[in-house]
Amino acid sequence: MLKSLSLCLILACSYATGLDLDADVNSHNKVVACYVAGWSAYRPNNGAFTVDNIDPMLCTHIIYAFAGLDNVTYSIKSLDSFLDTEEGGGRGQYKKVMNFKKKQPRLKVTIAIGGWNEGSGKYSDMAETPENRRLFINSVLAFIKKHGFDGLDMDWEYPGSRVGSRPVDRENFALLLKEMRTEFDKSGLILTAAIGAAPQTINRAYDVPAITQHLHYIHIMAYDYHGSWDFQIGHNAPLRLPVNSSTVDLELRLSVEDTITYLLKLGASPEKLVVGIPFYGRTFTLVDRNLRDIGSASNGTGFQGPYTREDGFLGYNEICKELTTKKEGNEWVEQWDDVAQVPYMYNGEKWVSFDNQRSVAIKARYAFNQGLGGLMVWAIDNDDFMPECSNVRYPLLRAINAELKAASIDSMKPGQAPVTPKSKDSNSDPNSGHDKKPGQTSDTTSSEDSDNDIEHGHNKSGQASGIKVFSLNLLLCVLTPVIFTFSILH
Ligand SMILES: *[C@@H]1O[C@H](CO)[C@@H](O)[C@H](O)[C@H]1NC(C)=O
Ligand SMILES: *[C@@H]1O[C@H](CO)[C@@H](O)[C@H](O)[C@H]1NC(C)=O
Ligand SMILES: *[C@@H]1O[C@H](CO)[C@@H](O)[C@H](O)[C@H]1NC(C)=O
Ligand SMILES: CC(=O)N[C@H]1CO[C@H](CO)[C@@H](O)[C@@H]1O
Repeated sequence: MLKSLSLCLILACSYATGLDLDADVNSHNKVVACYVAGWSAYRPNNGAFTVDNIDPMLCTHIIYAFAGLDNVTYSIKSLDSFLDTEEGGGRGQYKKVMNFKKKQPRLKVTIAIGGWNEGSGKYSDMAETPENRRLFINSVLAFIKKHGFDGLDMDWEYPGSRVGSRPVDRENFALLLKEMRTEFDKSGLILTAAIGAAPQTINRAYDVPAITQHLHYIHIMAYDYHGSWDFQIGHNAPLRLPVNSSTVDLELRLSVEDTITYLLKLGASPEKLVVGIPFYGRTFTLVDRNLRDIGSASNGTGFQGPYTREDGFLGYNEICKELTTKKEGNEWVEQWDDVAQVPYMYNGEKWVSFDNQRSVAIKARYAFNQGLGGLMVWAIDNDDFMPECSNVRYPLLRAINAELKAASIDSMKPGQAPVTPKSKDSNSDPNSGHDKKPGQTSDTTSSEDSDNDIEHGHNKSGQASGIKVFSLNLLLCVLTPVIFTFSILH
């Protein structure tokens, strides 16, 4: 009796947050690709994330980031063999991640090569000649075999952009992927890539029909649309721009929906598109604390968090801690942007655009409704994995799985048309978030040569479905003790 009562309370409490705790990757058939930033193991205190913290039931794919490229041999290499391998008494994170496949047999584990700090130049050199590409591909095959990975995620940021890149990178990148896929198919390996989201980056970097053909999935880095580098405030990952946005040029529009629309227009297959969701926010310092409309001036430097310690960046676990820590001088105001469909918060001169359970659920529902492959997250080490300020571990990753489950159930209801991939330029949501410079891809940022903790770049309906499940559970909660008492008495 007590037991069922307390179970009731737990259920009632958890559903009160709109979160279906039973939802996992077996509740839907979409991709949930989880990046793990290996170096997050070095963050201080509760920010330290080791691969032991992974919950393999919440991810279809785990992508370990990042391996690097040797600029002389053009071979893939571990950037931290102590952390990654067991050599010399190392921490063996590769092997530990691979062990999760025993717990969740459908789990795929791949290695990502590249990232922002690796730069672009040596990748351009590698892709330039058939000989160099061959050296690289052979090294990748050997590396994957040695460590037991299921495939590779190419995170060259970006072909055709940044120091040392070449205009011909676009063509060479497609060739590289083609040659790699031919080899990968011989042993059933997975080939994916993380791609930039700004249309101008896309134009320089990707032959979209070609890369669509060669890749199993395209992981769209649908974030970093705006950051402190803009010198004005804007959202990290707005779902959409205002209907009356003055930016009509498709190539200048910076929002998740606009990126997807653009890629589909260029010939991407919807089922191969995997939408990236940032488990982090972008921070700004307002020039005038009273001027906080999107587009208001910021001074070019965003503040740091205690775990990630990088200017302009805060993990969700750092954000939720700020929001739940009530103390003098820490009076955050959290608001919701109805157009961009993301939250933001401010405190004096500090301003932060981020994603929370509500916005990630909206993005998951959007991806489902568009018939896309699924969602990708950067990165699970920025979720509240402890948890420190949520009532459950991985609130964001759970919100994604819960929404995909709810969307799958909704799509199977009688009278519901089955979800089919949308044709090239259709867009179900008419009101398309905020105009600005495209996510910067030049080398003018100071983060280029910093060795700090730089990262990847590198719906309401959720609540509604949560409430439905909640009332059902409440009913069960009330009934269970009654039945239980009844059975004891008889
Ligand atoms: C390779 O990278 C190292 C370190 O950045 C640099 O000193 C060296 O000149 C590079 N070599 C080539 C062949 O590019
Ligand atoms: C766009 O519409 C919003 C309301 O939806 C309004 O507040 C804003 O002033 C409009 N902006 C322009 C440039 O017309
Ligand atoms: C922006 O303001 C913050 C807080 O006052 C300060 O630490 C930072 O140096 C400023 N950045 C610039 C570029 O002035
Ligand atoms: C595509 C894109 O906008 N990438 C961003 C990644 O993050 C760096 C630094 O934090 C930005 O400079 C890039 O613009």
